[in-house]
Amino acid sequence: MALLSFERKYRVRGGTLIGGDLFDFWVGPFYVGFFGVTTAFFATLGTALIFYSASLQGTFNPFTIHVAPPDLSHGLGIAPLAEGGLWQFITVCAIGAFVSWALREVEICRKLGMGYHVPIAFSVAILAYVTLVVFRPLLLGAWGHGFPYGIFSHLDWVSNTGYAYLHFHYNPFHMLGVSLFFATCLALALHGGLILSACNPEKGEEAKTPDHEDTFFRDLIGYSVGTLGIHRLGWLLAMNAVFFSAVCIIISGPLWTEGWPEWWTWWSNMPIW
Ligand code: BCL
Ligand code: BCL
Ligand code: BPH
Repeated sequence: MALLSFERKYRVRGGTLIGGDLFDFWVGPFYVGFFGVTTAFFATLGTALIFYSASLQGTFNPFTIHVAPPDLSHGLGIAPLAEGGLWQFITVCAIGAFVSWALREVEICRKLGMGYHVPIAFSVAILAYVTLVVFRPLLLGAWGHGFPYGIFSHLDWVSNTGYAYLHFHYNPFHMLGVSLFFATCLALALHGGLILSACNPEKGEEAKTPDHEDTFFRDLIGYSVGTLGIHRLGWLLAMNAVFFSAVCIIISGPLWTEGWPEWWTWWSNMPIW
């Protein structure tokens, strides 16, 4: 199904992880593969269950649709559908869809003979989600600790969970996560700006070379991380931002049950003051 002349070269067979040639084809621009089929399956089922839950709730207002996890009294058991069972079912579908999506990325990388950097980065985002709805609830002993699936209601969960530790900003790993998110944004602003300034010249001007780009930062701050380096930096910053976010929430409850400001007493108790 090669539509453009260059696609004949890249739309090659093989590289699949499972299913051999069975789903090794494209539909329009999309590669399908075994994991394309499983993504479609889980995504459709999960979305349908959200709509079913909305119909039980009696609203289709996107802002107020709300799929609640089971009550804490259900512990780690399976709840009846209308009492959180739907949330559990949707969680399974969501994990199935996200993991399938990542594995489909892996198959595309293999076909093209590329590295796995994109699926590796995505798997950190999946890890954060699984930390919120599986690992932390398991450690706390009840699925009810997962976050509800609703545009506003999941914000309520974040706020309530934050205040349960009095002042979440004092969580040292939350500080790291927040700082790394800010740093990621700084890096992308500089990188996007630099590339546009060099590679999108005015009419009649010539595009500038990587030497110009490096020289800009040497002139400005005495150092350029380089053309390959900036992409490593961005990749690592983004993954670390999310990794330390996952750390900050998994320790809230399972490891630290008091307010986060109290954690800092070790600091004021140091004998040097
Ligand atoms: Mg949240 C906000 C989705 C986990 C804290 N969150 C948002 C909204 C969007 C969303 C509704 C914009 C996000 C965005 O642009 O991201 N959150 C979302 C999803 C998950 C999630 C899908 C998940 O893990 C599966 N959020 C969490 C966890 C908290 C959290 C529990 C810590 C990470 N989230 C917050 C806070 C805010 C949000 C705080 C906001 O202020 C903001 C908001 O406005 O809420 C009302 C960047 C990603 C992109 C730009 C890519 C495009 C993503 C699109 C927009 C996602 C659409 C989701 C859709 C409505 C969900 C239904 C799916 C269908 C059934 C298929
Ligand atoms: Mg906080 C978490 C920043 C104030 C309580 N907080 C976070 C972190 C981040 C942050 C470091 C969320 C990012 C993340 O984990 O992404 N908080 C932050 C900032 C402030 C802040 C910058 C601020 O004041 C300036 N937080 C507060 C206040 C508390 C508070 C003080 C509330 C009162 N904060 C909490 C709590 C939590 C955070 C509680 C967390 O749980 C959260 C955290 O660390 O979570 C790990 C991770 C990304 C994801 C989970 C998204 C995963 C996406 C999945 C894999 C794919 C979705 C696909 C989608 C469904 C597809 C849609 C369809 C398509 C569009 C077609
Ligand atoms: O394809 C992609 O991007 C174009 C992948 C993706 C990625 C990737 C991809 O390759 C990477 C590298 C990242 N995300 C990286 C990161 C960050 C750093 C590691 C981190 C900050 C982050 N992603 C965050 C987020 C967030 C946040 C902060 O909330 C969101 C919303 C996303 N990423 C979203 C996405 C998607 C656009 C895409 C992606 N990140 C993955 C698409 C995908 O998995 O498709 C298959 C699944 C479906 C089509 C739908 C599944 C439906 C479910 C079965 C039901 C819904 C359940 C859900 C839990 C309800 C939630 C309701 C909310 C209101 C709370």
